[in-house]
Amino acid sequence: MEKFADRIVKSSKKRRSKIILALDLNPSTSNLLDKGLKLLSQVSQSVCAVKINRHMLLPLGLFGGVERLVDYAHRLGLPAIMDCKLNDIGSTNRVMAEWFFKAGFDALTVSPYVGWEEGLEPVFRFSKEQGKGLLVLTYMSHKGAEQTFERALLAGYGKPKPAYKVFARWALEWKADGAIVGATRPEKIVEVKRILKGEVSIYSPGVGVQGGSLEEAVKSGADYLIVGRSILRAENPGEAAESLRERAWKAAGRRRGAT
Ligand code: BMP
Repeated sequence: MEKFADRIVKSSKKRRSKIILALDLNPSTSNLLDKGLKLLSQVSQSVCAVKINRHMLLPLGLFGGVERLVDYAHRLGLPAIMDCKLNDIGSTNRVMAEWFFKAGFDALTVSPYVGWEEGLEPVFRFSKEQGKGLLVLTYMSHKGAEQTFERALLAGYGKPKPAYKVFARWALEWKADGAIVGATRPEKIVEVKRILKGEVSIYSPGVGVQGGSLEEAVKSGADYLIVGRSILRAENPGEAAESLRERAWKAAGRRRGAT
């Protein structure tokens, strides 16, 4: 089976889009599933993938509604990412991964804080066997992320290094499909990009409502932008997604021109 990283590149090229929809509808919304399906159809020409979070998983359940969203995304030609940020012991992580893959997800997010052996190693092994992708949280987008992602870690690379640099190296060594770095910190995107040597893509949440600039994030090296509320809260989500698509595609063109 084709690798997730290759599938999302294809989807991105086909639609000329670097935008991933974060389908974070308010869980108390009535007719949540129908609204989720409608949103997918409204933005499907402007995004290259969809990311689903607990916002949908908790109220709808995995096989009660989320599986239908994933199936619909696939029918629209969009890969689906489960943002579960796996962070438990390996055997528990593996069970979660198995169930998310059963529901059709193409990729999952994982937290590197649990480490490799008996942590993420079983999930990486299993995901590779299944042709699925894993995205490693490398530097989160919120303010408090500094309290942990900047902390020095002793990780067998000589002197202690800030956690995000260690996580970027792990993303590369573990052959992850992506590293997640907040668009709110474009300078960190630049640093992580250097460590990843072009072998792992950067996924950036935090554009818009969280204060990150789309143009800055792309210029700094973000390959995909994960966007929720700027699309979901717009009067016309389809138009909002299309405008972000156009801006990001242009910014990526300028970056390619500059290198
Ligand atoms: P919004 O565009 O509404 O801020 O949504 C961003 C999405 O990305 C949310 O689903 C959030 O859980 C996720 N996210 C984030 O914002 N920052 C991170 O560092 C990692 C995330 O997964």
